[in-house]
Amino acid sequence: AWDKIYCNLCENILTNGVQVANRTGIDTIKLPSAHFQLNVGEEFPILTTKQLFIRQAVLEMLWIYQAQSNDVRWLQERNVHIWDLWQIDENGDWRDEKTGEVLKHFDPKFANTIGTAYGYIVKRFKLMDRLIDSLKNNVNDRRRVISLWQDEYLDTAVLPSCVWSSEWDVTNGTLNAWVHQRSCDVPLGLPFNVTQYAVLLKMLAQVTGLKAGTIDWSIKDAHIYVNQVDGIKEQLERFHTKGDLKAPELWLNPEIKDFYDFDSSKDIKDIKLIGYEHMGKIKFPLAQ
Ligand code: UFP
Repeated sequence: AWDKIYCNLCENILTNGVQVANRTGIDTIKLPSAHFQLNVGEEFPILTTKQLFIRQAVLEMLWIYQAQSNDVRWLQERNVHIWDLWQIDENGDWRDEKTGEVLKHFDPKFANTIGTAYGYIVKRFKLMDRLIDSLKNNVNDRRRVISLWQDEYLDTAVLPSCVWSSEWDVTNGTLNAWVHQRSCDVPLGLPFNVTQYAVLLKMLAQVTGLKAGTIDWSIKDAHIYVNQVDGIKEQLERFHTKGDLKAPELWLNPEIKDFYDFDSSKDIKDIKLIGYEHMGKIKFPLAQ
């Protein structure tokens, strides 16, 4: 189901999207909004029309919500390099990858980090502890909003959080999430982001004794960079000729009852994907 929703969104962008300029210098084709719902309890959402690197996706999610870190070296120690382009250097500079030009200067105390975004915000406002406490002790709570968008901290962030809000609902013993993304790189960001939140939902369900339910995903600015169009066309061709493959199972070590006990070493031994069949890699360029 996820491949179908995803490919429909890509097709919709290519057909009805508008080409626009943006901060990166590489134009995108964009739609102002998109929304879909996935039932994570029924089927684990991971694309099969291209290979998704689950180890990297899960480690990035654990970096944000479990380690609550903004330090890019935490990822690099685990051989994850997806944040290297946004790492503040020893002098406090964030530089253009190609020209070396200083794009923004930060306080050198933020060296080696991405500044005050993502994990920094989670830790600063104890967002995970509060969420888990509410899920365990106040099941009917309607105020479970995780907001990574904190106005005072935007200027000192290299990249203000893209997936910036999530709300966590419990209905009939089932945990559901509503996730919102302000800006969405559909070829590279979205497949990662959706799978990450599905893993997070399953982890939270396990440690709070709830069943895993649905994720509603809402997007403002769903885009494909113009240099990613060929890759997306290839993926759409795969979908139209072969359909999608059977979704794999996500295995979580059933002995883990505390969110912070899931292994976050390089090989994330408590979180595994079983039976992941896919149609192989598609390489997409990343806009800094
Ligand atoms: N982006 C995502 N998901 C993420 C992430 C970044 O799609 O988790 F960190 C993309 C969206 C956009 C760019 O293409 O990164 C951020 O640029 P801007 O801040 O200008 O929206």
